[in-house]
Amino acid sequence: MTNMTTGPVPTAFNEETLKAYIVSQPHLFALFKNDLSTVQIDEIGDGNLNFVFFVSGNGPALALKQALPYSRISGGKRALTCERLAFETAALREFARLAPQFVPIVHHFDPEQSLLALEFLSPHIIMRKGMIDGIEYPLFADHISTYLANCLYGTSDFALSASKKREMVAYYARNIELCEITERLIFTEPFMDSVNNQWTSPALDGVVAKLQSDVELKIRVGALKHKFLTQSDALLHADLHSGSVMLTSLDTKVIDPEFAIFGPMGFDIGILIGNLLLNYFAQEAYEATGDGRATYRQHILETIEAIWTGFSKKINELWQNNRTGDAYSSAVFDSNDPAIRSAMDNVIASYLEGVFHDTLGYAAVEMIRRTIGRAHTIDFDMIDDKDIRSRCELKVLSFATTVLKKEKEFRIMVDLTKLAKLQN
Ligand code: SR1
Ligand code: MG
Repeated sequence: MTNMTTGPVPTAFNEETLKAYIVSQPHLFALFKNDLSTVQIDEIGDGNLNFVFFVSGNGPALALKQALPYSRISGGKRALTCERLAFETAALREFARLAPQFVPIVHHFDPEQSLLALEFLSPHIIMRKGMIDGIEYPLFADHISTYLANCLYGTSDFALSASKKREMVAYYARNIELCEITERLIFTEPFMDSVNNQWTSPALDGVVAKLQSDVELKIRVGALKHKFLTQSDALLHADLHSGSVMLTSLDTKVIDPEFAIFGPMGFDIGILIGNLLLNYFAQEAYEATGDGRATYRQHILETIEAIWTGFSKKINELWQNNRTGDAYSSAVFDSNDPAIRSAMDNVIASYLEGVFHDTLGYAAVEMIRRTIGRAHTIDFDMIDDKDIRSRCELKVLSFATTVLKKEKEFRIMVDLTKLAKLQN
């Protein structure tokens, strides 16, 4: 069997064959001091697409990720090219160049075996799980806003030469299969009748029917999809939900950029904020103290506000000091001239206003698709009581619909967090 894009199809590793593989790769073997006698290997993947092995003992712990020519969630039925791991590796390397503190170390990539060896992050946990447990992450907003500003600005025409940018756009444009998943699961299926959709029934049936026949709403979603398809502003992680973040109270790492593609900056920020809001609306179900985790919910909203404030401040700084690209280049717009400087301030303010509105739109669409589409999140899936779950989900749908329909009324992030408080 061959794979159209990567040649021979890799065979699925198991604990034994993976040990033999490590021995065959001198630099990987050396990480374990050329001795695997105490090394332990366990498959720990819980994602939708790939397999992940935890390798520990006698050296640094590694996470070995293997992408097979099908999605894990389909049990082999849904074919996918292995090339997705090459896009993930390239994106990890690019993001590490721009925000090294927030990206795991890549130790090794083997396209033939479709295998990626990464630093094993410990004691980090998946953010979504931490939030379900009510853990506060006081540094997260500062960390992720730096990551977003550096990675999005650094891969935009504000920082890159037009030639370099085009080269990169062309490379990631080949990430066709994963983009197709993003487009279909986020923007298409939830807004039509599809066998892939699933929701808490019968409680949500009426609202879903209404939403799927709401032309005004679907036109707004259509515009967001069109923008995602056509506006190649910056290299996106493109799946930046709270399951793609591993963290401690002091450290934040962004993982899994296999969906990477050039697109509008607001997509990444919106997906992230949408997932934080999903968790916000699910908190009522986790309450142990009888107060609906009011303090924790407030922390989530303040985190959302701080992400946007931090991002826009950092983008502004980069714009003032690092306009090295072909768009609005410093060579043409001399910042020493006060009139030009003030005009440039207006340019970035207007650009960020657009990113802000996109962010709200993508956040809302993400919330809808995680509630009624194919891929849900554990924030809601783990709520056993269907009444409580559907009550929270109805609030999500009402909130997201309002955001999409009244987007012009939102001027600052506090307008969004205020609405979230009103709905809850
Ligand atoms: C079949 S993949 C489903 C979802 O999982 C990924 O993390 C992406 O969010 C995708 O939409
Ligand atoms: Mg993932």
